[in-house]
Amino acid sequence: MRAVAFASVSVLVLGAAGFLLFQAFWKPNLPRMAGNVIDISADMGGFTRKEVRVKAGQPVTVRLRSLDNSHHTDGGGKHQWAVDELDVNIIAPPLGSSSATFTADRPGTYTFYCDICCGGRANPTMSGRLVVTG
Ligand SMILES: [Cu+2]
Repeated sequence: MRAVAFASVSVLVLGAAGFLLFQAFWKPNLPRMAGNVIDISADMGGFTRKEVRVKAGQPVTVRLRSLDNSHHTDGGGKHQWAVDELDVNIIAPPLGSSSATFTADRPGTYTFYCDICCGGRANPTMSGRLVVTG
């Protein structure tokens, strides 16, 4: 009985350690999504894209991925992709992703930003341009 208990605990501990290592080093591609999807990742260094172009009147899905884990003291590993004028506010959990679908009605240039980490939207690396073309 003791041996069984010991074995179970060992498996749990090793499993947990393996899971943490796996999480830290393996960043798989996200599954495909239907529709017009724009993938953007963010970490403490900023967004992987500084400019996103979409067409006015066409629905688009932005999928934001956070490459930071929850051990980050600044923002807890979360990142945001928000565009005030279009009422879009995506918050990706640590090492996870989140998406929103929206339609920009009018052509123009808007600012997207993350206001969660590193000085928030005042930090130039944590913002970019959303260009809506006609
Ligand atoms: Cu951020």
